[in-house]
Amino acid sequence: MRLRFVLGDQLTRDLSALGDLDPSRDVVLMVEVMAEATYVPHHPQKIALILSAMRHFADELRAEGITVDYVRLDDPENTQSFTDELARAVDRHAPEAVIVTEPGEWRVWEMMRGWEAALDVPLDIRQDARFFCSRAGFAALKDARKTTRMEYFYREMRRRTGILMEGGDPAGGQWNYDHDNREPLPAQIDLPKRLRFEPDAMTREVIDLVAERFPKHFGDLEPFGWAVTRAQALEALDHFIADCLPRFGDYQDAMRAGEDFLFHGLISPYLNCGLLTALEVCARAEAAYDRGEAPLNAVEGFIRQILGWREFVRGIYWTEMPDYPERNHLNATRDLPEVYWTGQTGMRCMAECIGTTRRHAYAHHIQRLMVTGNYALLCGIAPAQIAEWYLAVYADAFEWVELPNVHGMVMHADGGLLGSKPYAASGAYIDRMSDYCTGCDYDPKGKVGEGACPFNYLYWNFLIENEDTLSKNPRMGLPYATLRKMPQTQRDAIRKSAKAHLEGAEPGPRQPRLDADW
Ligand code: FAD
Ligand code: DLZ
Ligand code: SF4
Repeated sequence: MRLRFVLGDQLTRDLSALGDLDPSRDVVLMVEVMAEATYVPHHPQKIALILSAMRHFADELRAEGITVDYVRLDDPENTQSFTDELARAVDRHAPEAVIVTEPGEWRVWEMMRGWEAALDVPLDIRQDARFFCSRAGFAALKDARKTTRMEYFYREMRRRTGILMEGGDPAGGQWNYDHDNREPLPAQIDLPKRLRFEPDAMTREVIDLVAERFPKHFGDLEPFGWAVTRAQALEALDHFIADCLPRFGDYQDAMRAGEDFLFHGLISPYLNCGLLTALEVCARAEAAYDRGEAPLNAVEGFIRQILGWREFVRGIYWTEMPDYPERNHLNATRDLPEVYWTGQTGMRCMAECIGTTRRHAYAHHIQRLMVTGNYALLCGIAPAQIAEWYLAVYADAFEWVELPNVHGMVMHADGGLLGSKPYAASGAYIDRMSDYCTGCDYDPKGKVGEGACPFNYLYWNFLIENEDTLSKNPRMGLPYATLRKMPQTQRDAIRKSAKAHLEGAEPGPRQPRLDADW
């Protein structure tokens, strides 16, 4: 017999490790292990989502007549690690070979490469075919200098896949409709009611287990409304395409207090754990455009995130590992402030974004980029510490996608592989794109001093602190020209306000304090 080991983010029926499966002689192995739930302190909803989706997936395989050897987290014999559980399974089944699909994270890739020698059994590691661009394919594009910018890579992927193409040309005559996608949200607008899924008995059992085992992890476990089966994830996708996609483009960068989802997809956890595939998501979005049900700026903007950004960051991850996590181009060394775990701050934008993160294990892209990310960049937080936070708190967080977004897009720690300049912004950007500043303890127009918006003086302080490195960047020419004209008294006032804020923002523990009541 052959043992087919399926990981918790590989819950796809046509996974390469399940190809040519013979139910009469093969066994599928799935294991719930503490090591995977605690290598960072994952949000409880993320753990519940993965474990419940794993259990449902195992049942679906069994319903097809496939034998599944499933080790539960609370099994007294459980050794709680991938390698040791595979070793026990090899003892149980004495397989002629173990078949796996390459994992999403370097950490597990290193483990996996040791299995053949350690377990003395032939190991077949198969490519993960769920992506448009393979790891080797991206490396080849990199050699051909087609990955220097996401936009070039994205156009190449459009040509290769034929998605949103009319013959050899992009649909509508343009590759990118981003300039149409920057509208703030109008005061009066009907927001779609989002689909949530009531936990069934299997999910309830998992929720109880997670509540018991991970009581101190940051984040609310309930209410839990994520899809845990492929059928539910498809329902969530259809709901997004019908009710949200048409206005996704216009308001992609908008933020509103008390509204956690706006027109976003809420599908990244499903894509990343395998309940949905990137190809079917893009195909359904394109079909909505073909039927005239969603405009091109929305559909192109959405598909660019998946066919472009998602594939690009994966390629960067695998071509830059293993030393990618160590990069720190701007030499940022401050500790992560405790506000990231408590959300307790008079800065309304930060309180809102950390609040939605705690409630849902979710925040939409612009909240992650321009609020929590921008603040980390401007404060000069050590990239490894903020990366660990992002990996812990989101249901969609797996290192292959999280790390390039944090190190590359947000912290500029890789020196510009994802963006030619840091996405640093003052409070004016947040004020334009949200209603957070109304009701904030700080004044978005204030430049320095106690009541002024911290983003304003932190922005200029960031430019001053990184003048040697960033002033040479041609795309930073404008702000540095302004800085050079700034009177010394104003520079001094900026430095003083920033120092007071940074010293007041008490550095917190890297992991949630275990005595805290979140
Ligand atoms: P939508 O706004 O509806 O977008 C549709 C899809 O596009 C998403 O589901 C996602 O699959 C893809 N996508 C969009 N932007 C990106 C991007 N920059 N990189 C990769 N895929 C993208 N995404 C993750 O999946 N996992 C992460 O751990 C993660 N960490 C992030 C950390 C930071 C600091 C930032 C700035 C972004 C991060 N993202 C991450 C990207 C993005 O924020 C999320 O994919 C998105 O918010 C998920 O919500 P959604 O499904 O509603 O997305
Ligand atoms: C995230 C996660 C969690 C919380 N638990 C498990 C688990 O118990 N068993 C499992 O197979 N996978 C889990 N995962 C997902 C893995 O961490 C993921 O497969 C690796 O990070 C490789 O990408
Ligand atoms: Fe955030 Fe500044 Fe606006 Fe307050 S004033 S919500 S801190 S941007």
